[in-house]
Amino acid sequence: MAQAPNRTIAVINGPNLNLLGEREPHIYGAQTLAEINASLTALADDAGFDLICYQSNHEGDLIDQVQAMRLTTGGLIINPGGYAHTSVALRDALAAYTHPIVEVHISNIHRREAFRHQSYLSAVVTGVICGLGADGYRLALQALMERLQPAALDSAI
Ligand code: CA2
Repeated sequence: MAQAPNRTIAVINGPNLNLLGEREPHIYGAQTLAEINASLTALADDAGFDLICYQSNHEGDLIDQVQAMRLTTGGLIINPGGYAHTSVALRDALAAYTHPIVEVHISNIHRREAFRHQSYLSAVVTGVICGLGADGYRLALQALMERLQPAALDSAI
């Protein structure tokens, strides 16, 4: 019998995502980060999960947060912003996280400039969602909540 899963999930957003809804709505949509976080929190709450929402513009702070989440959460959603394309250190922190992780990008990074086509993080996460706008966060949350149901843990996925 598997141990009861930790029903706390963290949503971590990286640099500049605090500007969502303020600029470039044609790329990133019109919703603010506060609005996205509020709707994710309501969805998690309805399903009996706790959500921790965190945003930082600083690489070291994101790494500290991922490390702190190792013992307190059962899953992570991360939109690393531009650090997806540059940060070996953030990748190393995520590789040390032992629960499921979903990497989210609001835009389709593969349809954009070549330097955005590679994410250093994708190889160490469970799944990647990109190009579906803010819906990507909701889909990531639903996927993690399914994986953190006790029945899912019994069937090695
Ligand atoms: O599509 C995504 O979610 C990105 O992670 C967003 C990053 C970008 O560097 C990645 O390549 C793809 C940029 C976040 C900037 O967010 C802004 C939001 C509103 C206004 C200006 C920037």
